[in-house]
Amino acid sequence: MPKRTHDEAQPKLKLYYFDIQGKAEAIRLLCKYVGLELDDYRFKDRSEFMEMKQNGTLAFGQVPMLEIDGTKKLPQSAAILRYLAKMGGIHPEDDFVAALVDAALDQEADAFLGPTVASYTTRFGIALDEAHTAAASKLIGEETMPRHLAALEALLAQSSTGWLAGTKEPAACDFAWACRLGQYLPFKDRMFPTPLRELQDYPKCKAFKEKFFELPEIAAYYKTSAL
Ligand SMILES: N[C@@H](CCC(=O)N[C@@H](CS)C(=O)NCC(=O)O)C(=O)O
Repeated sequence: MPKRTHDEAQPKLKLYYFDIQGKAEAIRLLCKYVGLELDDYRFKDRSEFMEMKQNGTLAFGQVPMLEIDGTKKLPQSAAILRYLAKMGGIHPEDDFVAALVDAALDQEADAFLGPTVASYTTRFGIALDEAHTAAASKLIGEETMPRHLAALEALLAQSSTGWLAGTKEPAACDFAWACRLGQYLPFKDRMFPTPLRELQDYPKCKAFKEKFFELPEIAAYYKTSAL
């Protein structure tokens, strides 16, 4: 059920991203969930993105970028999620709970920093040869990610609602984490062995992911959009 009523005015929202799920999917799903209309613009090709990157339209040279009313531009997916969660009425009013949402969002960024750097090396100013990539993948798959998932499992064990910050409804951090656990794993064949990908040792994480993708608004979205 939309969290907003349709006669409520909302700014014009246009999201710029590639034609993949990636870092935009959580934003698309949050808009669906709260009932915000979103122009989900997907670059036709990389040159379109490069042009925006080079002409200064993208503050940090990256997407997702949310354009508001054709004028204001907001980069960084976590900032976009929080902004839209507030607009959509699902961001906690309690400052401490809101900070818990921030903490879980930051933790998602931390958890995937290693895999992201090891996958997109040159963007981060490093170079890894095959031996280093193999060593990093092994360490990430066998130690780093299991540690992060165990922490997520513990967080969920404390939640009385099944959402990461204990909110009644999914919050911004739940959208970010669920999309990560759902699909967006950098270099996944190397760094995320099947048991990890299937969350075999993390039943609460698995239940969290299932609960999220079974939300009626989310399930309905995937009836019309390819997974
Ligand atoms: N921390 C940023 C990361 C954004 C990011 O990594 N964007 C990638 C696509 S997923 C990008 O724009 N890559 C193209 C490039 O850097 O040239 C966020 O969460 O929005």
